[in-house]
Amino acid sequence: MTLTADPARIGEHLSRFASLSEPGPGVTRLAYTRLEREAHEVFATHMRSLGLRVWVDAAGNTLAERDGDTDRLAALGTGSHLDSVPHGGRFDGIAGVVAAMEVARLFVEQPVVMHHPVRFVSFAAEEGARFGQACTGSRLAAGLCGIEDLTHKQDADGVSLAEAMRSVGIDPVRAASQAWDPGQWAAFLELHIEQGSVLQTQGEPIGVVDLVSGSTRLRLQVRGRASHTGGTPMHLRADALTGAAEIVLAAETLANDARHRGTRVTVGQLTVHPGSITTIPGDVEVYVDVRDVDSDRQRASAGEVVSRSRAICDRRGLSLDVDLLADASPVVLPIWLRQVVSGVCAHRGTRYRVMPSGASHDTQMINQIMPSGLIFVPSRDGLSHVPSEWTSAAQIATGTDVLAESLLALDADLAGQVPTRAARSQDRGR
Ligand code: HGY
Ligand code: MN
Ligand code: MN
Repeated sequence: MTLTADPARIGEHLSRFASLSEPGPGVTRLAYTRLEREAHEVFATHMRSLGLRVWVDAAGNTLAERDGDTDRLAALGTGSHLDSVPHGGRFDGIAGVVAAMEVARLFVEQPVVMHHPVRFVSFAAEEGARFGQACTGSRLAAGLCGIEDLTHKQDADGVSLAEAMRSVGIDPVRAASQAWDPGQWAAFLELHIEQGSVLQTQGEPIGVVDLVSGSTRLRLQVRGRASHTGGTPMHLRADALTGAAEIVLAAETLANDARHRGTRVTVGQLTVHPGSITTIPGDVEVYVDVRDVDSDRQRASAGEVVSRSRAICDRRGLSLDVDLLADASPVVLPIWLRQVVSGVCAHRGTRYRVMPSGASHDTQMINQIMPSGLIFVPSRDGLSHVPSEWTSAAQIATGTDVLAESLLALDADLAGQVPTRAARSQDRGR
């Protein structure tokens, strides 16, 4: 059955979500805030309008279910997240939730017969921007996050994840103890923007992800001696910011050396104290983000950043404290599930590319409790986590068509039916 998503409707959903934001530029709708919950309510209202059963789990993930036509089968799932980074874009996560909303409409309004129930999901707190740890809602769903994570991780204002959850009516103790039951789930497919420029450069409308990068995030606390910028001669200083600056460049040098092809190391946030033009900085927090497709190299790189930072601080008479904020391993997604999606693309005559994901995603966590797949749609000029992030409604509609047909193919295959043509054709690989 060929189902066709409606770009105009997709555009309306995108605009609706984009309107739920702190003042600009861009979209700011952070994890476990009132705005994130309002966005989840928009999602829930749409699903209820289709007559689907809707509930919010203990972690604040919102789910809707379309019954299957065969009893006692586990559910197929699709969805993504509705929170954003500060001053981010309108599509990161949102594209996958809007695609799920459109698939739900197609599956309700068209004469679609499916053996499996389908669950449409909006995950909470996927972005690590506020608390350091990414994918908190999906980690909790997968049973990968304990109460100690929720009480210890804090935002820049010292608000813990647990306090933020309570502020929007979510009980962190319940959240940490009510993971999803893997037995209720058959497979999961997420649609997401690529957040890179490969699809645009190659002129391909669809990416089928084989591997999702891991990430290790550190906070380096560099301490020197704050003092007067006029009264303190250069040779008597312990300047925490010049030490931090050397650390930032050392991290970049590490990622650029030949052995680290595929490693990405970024310092996207520095907090300078006291932050006055006439006081030498005595205290600087350096936030380091290490990404890699190779888990061993990822951790080794994080360790190397720490040892190079320690050497810099020793030489400069500074002290260094290191906190591990979050860590996620790279994940290879199941080949058979990837081949269902690439088979659907081949069957529809839609060009696609098998490719890794540089960004992390809820799929990475959900794949721990059920076979999961990730479908990419292009990002204009590869930009993301910025106000100019852009993917057209037509591009999202193409991805939604592939998503809908992949769920139908999965339904048939997993219900033990004759494998569909979609599942037979082989993956062309990269
Ligand atoms: O940071 C990431 O990779 C994702 O956007 N949460
Ligand atoms: Mn995302
Ligand atoms: Mn993101």
